[in-house]
Amino acid sequence: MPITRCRACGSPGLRPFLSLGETPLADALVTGEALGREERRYPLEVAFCESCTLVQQLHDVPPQELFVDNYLYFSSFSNHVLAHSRAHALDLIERRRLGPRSLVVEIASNDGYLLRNFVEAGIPALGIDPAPGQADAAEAAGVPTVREFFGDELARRLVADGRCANVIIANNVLAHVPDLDGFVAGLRTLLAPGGLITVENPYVRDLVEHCEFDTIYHEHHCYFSCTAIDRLVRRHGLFLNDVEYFSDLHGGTLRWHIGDRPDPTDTVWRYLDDEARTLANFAYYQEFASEVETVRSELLTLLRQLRAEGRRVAAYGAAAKGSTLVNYAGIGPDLVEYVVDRNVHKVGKYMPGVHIPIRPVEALLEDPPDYVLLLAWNFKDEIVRQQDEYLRRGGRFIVPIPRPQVLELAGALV
Ligand code: DWN
Repeated sequence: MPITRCRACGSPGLRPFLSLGETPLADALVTGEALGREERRYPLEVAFCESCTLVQQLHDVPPQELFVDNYLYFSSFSNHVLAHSRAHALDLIERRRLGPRSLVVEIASNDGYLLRNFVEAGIPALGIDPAPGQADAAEAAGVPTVREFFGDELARRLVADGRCANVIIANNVLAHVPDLDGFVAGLRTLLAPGGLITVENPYVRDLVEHCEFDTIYHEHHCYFSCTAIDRLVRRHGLFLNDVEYFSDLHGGTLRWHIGDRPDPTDTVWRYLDDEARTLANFAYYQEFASEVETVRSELLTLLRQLRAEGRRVAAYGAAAKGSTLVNYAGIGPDLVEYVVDRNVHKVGKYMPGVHIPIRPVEALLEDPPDYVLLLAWNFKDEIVRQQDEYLRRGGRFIVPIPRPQVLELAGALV
């Protein structure tokens, strides 16, 4: 379904700047019995909105296909994400003086990775997530979960049911929402007067400046800046009041603090002023496509050279971003023999499109490759620390972006 108008402001002034071809859905891992079947591919192309600066996909895939039919992403497979989320919850409990009469709602609550911290503290929490496997896991962790996509209609039902939220958390979901206006209107409806909304999302600046093109996949309809968020929420009587930055999360993440009255910190003005001179202009994106092509070319050269030398290469992280990378670069089992992943729901399946088999992490020691390509490069430190034995035995890691590089780690991180 091609998009001709901006998803946020409705302007027709969309300017394409990168196409990654037609690719399979990044999280649509392939089972053994489905290997022979044709996989649906969709155009992967992004554009800049001249009117509100939002970077966005030019084609839509039905959300049902993306997040309900066998969605395999579980947030709790990263210790770093769990620690980051716990710190956020404890900070909110203290700053917002939350207690037994409060209500915290998380949209896209996944497996309860974050809300479990509020439940443990005796603070009423409600998750919203349509993915059945994740909702089952959340409820097993004591997190009640509404199994629906969020929007204004659901928000109105919750409020009619007496459930106004003192805090609404929406991490790594806004980018996944085709109907931005309906979603943000829902935030406004659900928020109790004087309440706080915190929204986390990878920062489009890091995507461009660290060439994180592999974070472009069909689940991610939009790629946000503070400018785009500010303009989006203002249309719904909400205001961007603070910004936090986390360089070590998903390749660079912003946490936006949003409220029902304007009270911006200096940090907000600093971001908006800086963006006005940089990423709020189309020129900022014009070199990106050639950068991406260079990364593809250098990575293929490196992998082909290692194969020519008789070296074995595997990969770590059957990540959605990994799917974009291997499909855009045409990296198959001839160059990368297998991918390992801790997520048991992914093991035994194959990467979409290129059909690289996914094996348990233990394969790195049982069937050791000479090199491991970090498809989940955003967890480099966590993974390298975890794989110190593989390193000790002489194994080596390759990071694909911002430029392909063999990590010199002997003793460095372990
Ligand atoms: O927006 C999204 C981002 C935040 O996360 C989601 N729509 C989808 C997902 O994207 P992704 O799949 O690229 O995310 P990750 O979290 O970078 O994927 C990491 C993969 O690596 C997961 O399959 C889990 C796995 N993993 C592992 O095997 N061992 C992760 C860690 C930290 C590990 O130690």
